[in-house]
Amino acid sequence: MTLSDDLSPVTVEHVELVRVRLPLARPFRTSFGTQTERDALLVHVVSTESDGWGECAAPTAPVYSDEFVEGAALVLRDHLIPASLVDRRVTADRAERAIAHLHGHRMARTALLAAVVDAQLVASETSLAAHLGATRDRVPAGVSVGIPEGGTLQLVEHVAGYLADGYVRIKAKIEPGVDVEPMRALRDTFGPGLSLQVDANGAYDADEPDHLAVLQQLDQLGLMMIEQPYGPDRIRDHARLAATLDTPVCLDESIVDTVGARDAIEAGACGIVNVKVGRVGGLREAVAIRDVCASLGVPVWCGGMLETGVGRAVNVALAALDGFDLPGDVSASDRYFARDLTEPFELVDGYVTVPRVPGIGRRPLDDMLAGADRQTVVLP
Ligand code: OSB
Ligand code: MG
Repeated sequence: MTLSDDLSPVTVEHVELVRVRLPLARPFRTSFGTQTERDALLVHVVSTESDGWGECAAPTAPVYSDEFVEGAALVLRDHLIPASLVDRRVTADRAERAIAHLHGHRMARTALLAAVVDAQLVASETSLAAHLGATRDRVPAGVSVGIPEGGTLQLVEHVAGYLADGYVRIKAKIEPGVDVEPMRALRDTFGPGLSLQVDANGAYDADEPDHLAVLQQLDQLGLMMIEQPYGPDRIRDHARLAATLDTPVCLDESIVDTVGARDAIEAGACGIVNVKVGRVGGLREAVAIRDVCASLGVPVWCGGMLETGVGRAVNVALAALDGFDLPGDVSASDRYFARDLTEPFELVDGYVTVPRVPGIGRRPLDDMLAGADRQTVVLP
């Protein structure tokens, strides 16, 4: 992978934290709760050469992992941004090394590093896709479908709508009690040709025999994978489960770095990995996880966190890399928002086009930031 050290550094003048809320096109219910808006925290890096944007994947509350918007804003303002800008001439890699002694907060880290690399790429007139060595001009689009309040009939309707839009694979959210029956209904309605996978966000209990029985029933439905059935720390439980299933287990929340990816794969805990740039602390780590997975023969795909166009631009470039051989949760803007923060991503024949303009490829539209909360960070 090309490193950002190979791009010219930029000289940072100031950094802004921008918080903007966008209503979701439809409520998104998962096993951890219902989201009705995207509460997006953006990092805006202004340099003498250019400016750049990055999005923090964290949701409002610590429901997906321990990260949440206010926490991310605080650690960015008081720790990550000041520590990375002691020297105002930065590259994303230099910034990453300058904050390597700080623990955790990967989503916050990713937002900062994305903004820096965006500024560098704009100054160098290079697209993120070209910088990463992306081989694809478009990526197949999957869609993640929340648990509808209206039950199975409404789920079938939602899935029919997404298939009519052209999405090439469906990921349905499940939780205990909303699993075998609705998934069987999807299989019965759309037939064996439907590319269907499920995501439990850790809602099943490995010590609960009824839960194991449910997962074994799901194993009969020809699913592409079962994503994160157990909690993030339950690597050995996932390995025991994977040994009893034909359906591959995919890990999301459990995988936050390359070493964890290797350990989980070697333990037999997963046959597939969902890579999210936000969850793992940046593009360098995301690409490194891809490399570890490839070396161990494990396919990866690009996940998402309902990001606006700013975060999704980064996801789409990642999904365009070799090794991302399964359709990702990279959907068009209108699946998320009536109006995106950026120029929209569109679905064309089931694909999303990879931006090839300088930078990450999308920036917030001025009028969409009209009501946003903006805070300038004090630099050292
Ligand atoms: O588990 O993949 C997940 C959204 C928010 C938090 C966690 C997850 C998701 C999704 C949606 O499934 C992915 C997307 O389309 O951005
Ligand atoms: Mg997931």
